[in-house]
Amino acid sequence: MKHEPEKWKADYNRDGYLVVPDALDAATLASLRAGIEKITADPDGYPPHLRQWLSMERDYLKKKSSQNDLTAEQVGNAVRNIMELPLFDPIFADLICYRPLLDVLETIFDSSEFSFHNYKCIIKAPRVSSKFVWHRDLPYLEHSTPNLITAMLCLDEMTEANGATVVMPGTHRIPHEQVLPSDTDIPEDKLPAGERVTVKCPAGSAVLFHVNIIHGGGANRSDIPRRNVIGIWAGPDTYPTTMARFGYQDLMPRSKDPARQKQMRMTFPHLYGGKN
Ligand SMILES: O=C(O)CCC(=O)C(=O)O
Repeated sequence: MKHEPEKWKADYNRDGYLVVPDALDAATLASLRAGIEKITADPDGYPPHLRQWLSMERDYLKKKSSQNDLTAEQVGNAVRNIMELPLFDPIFADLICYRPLLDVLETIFDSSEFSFHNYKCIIKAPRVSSKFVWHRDLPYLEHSTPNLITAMLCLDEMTEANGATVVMPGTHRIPHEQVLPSDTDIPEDKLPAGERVTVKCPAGSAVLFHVNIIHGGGANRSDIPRRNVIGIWAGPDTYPTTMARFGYQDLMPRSKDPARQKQMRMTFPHLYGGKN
C-alpha cells in the first residue's frame, strides 16, 4: 500500500470517501476470501448461535421485493450479509489489528483514540444479488456523534456489473441533527441533486467513507462475486446510544493510553508476543 496521508485526508474531507488501492496484502486477501468462502459454502451447517448472524438474499427480497427482479426460489441459498465476523473465525478478529488499515484510520480520524465497532461481510452473490437502497449509515449505527467511518475491504474487484458501491460525494456534510431515522432508506425522488460515483477498484482495495455519505449500489448480474468485509470505526469520544454491543466492540488498537494498550496485548497475545 502506498502511504499518501495528505491525499487520504484531502479526498476524505472533500468527497466524504476515499479509495486506497492495495490495502490488503496478497496473503491477507487470500485468507479473508477463504474465511468467507467457508461460511457461504454451507450456511445452514452452522449451529444457531452462529446461524443467527447470517442473512439470506431470499429473506431480504421477501421484505424488499423492489430491490430484486428475481424470485426467492431463483436466488437459492445465497448469503447476503454475515454479521459478527470475529465469532466465525479468529482471522476476522485479528483483522482489528491490521496495520495498513489502522494507518489510514488514524490519518483520517487525525487521532489515535478511535475504537472498533464491528465487522460484517456484505456479499453480492454472482447473478442473483439484490441492489442496495440509497441510505446513510449513521441512523442505524446510533452513536453520540457522527464521527464514524465505514471501512470496506474489497475481497473482489468492484465493477458496475458486479454491483460496486455508488456514492454521492459531498453528502456527508450535513449537521448531525438533520440526519433522519428514515435516511436508512432514501427513495430516489428524495435524493439531493448531485453526482453519483460508482466506486470501481481492484480486489484488495480499501474504500472508506463517512457514515453520513449517501450511498447505494446495483445488483450483481455478473459471474463474479462482490464481497466486502466492512468495519465500522468510531472516532474519539463517540459512543453508542443503544444497548446493542458487538464482539470486541470498543477495542482501541492505536490508543496511547497504557490501559488500552494492555487490553490489546491481553486480547491478542499471539499478535503482541504474549506480553502484558
Ligand atoms: O457493500 C456495499 O456496497 C455497501 C454496504 C452498505 O451500504 C452497508 O452495509 O450499509
